[in-house]
Amino acid sequence: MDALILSAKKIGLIAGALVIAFAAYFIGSSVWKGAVPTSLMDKKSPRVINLVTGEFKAETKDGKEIEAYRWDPGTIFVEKGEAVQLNIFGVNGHEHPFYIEGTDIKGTVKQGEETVVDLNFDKEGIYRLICTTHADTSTNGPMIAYIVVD
Ligand SMILES: [Cu+2]
Repeated sequence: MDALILSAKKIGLIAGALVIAFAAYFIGSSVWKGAVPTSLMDKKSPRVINLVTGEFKAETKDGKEIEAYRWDPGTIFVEKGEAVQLNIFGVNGHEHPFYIEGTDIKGTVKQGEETVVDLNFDKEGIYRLICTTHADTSTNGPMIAYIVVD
């Protein structure tokens, strides 16, 4: 019968273990909600789209180095009236000042930093996200992404 008699110390240990187990369960269940398709997520919070700045580099047959900076992904799709948050992380390139054609949105993406841009288009169309430093091939571009609103 000795085994069934629990000392105060043992009861304390068991209670402590239970508290930790329950805490882990509740914290875990509030953090991990499983995979949810983005289309089913809360309509009130903006849909987050992640972009990075990248770079293509090559050497031509005559030894000339050519390169192009890019937004990646280069095309994104949003709905008319949809609240979207672009999170653009600067990987390649020191700085990318940009604007979005047809809007007054502008900013700068810096290497190692994330730039957040809120979008909500009320008109359909294809809007270009243009880096003013690398706008065409003569300036190591074209660093243009296409935002398709429909
Ligand atoms: Cu750029």
